[in-house]
Amino acid sequence: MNRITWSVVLLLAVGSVQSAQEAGAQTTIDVDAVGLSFVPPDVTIEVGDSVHWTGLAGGFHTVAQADDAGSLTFNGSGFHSPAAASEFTHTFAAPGLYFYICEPHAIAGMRGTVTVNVPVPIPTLSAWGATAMALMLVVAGTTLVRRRQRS
Ligand SMILES: [Cu+2]
Repeated sequence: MNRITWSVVLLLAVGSVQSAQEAGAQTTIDVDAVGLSFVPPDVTIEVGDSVHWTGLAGGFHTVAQADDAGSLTFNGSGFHSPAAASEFTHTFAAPGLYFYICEPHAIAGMRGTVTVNVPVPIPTLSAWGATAMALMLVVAGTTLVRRRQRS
């Protein structure tokens, strides 16, 4: 097998290794307002996942995005639970670290974070790639055997 044929086989194998993400794998994490705390206070999800806050008790607690860990006020543009809500769900479409507070109780430390990660692609080998890999192994094996027979 000459160099060009090897290159074609190798390209077939490499070219058919595809990255795939699990489709429709969005999940929802629950966070409960308990006393003057969010439980759990810090959650980590992937892009496209949602956080579902409960226990907001008709607006006694709120969920309001804040600019940083020390902020005591809503940042004015992020996610915010509706008035008088007892629960609230927000889907995170972009990666990042999100801070949020309960506005009435931020001063008492009622706050949390949502870390949104980019899902790691899982490489998969297509049928063409697997065939090309198998072909390469067979050719390599045959070449080795022939070389040994000659010497
Ligand atoms: Cu609160």
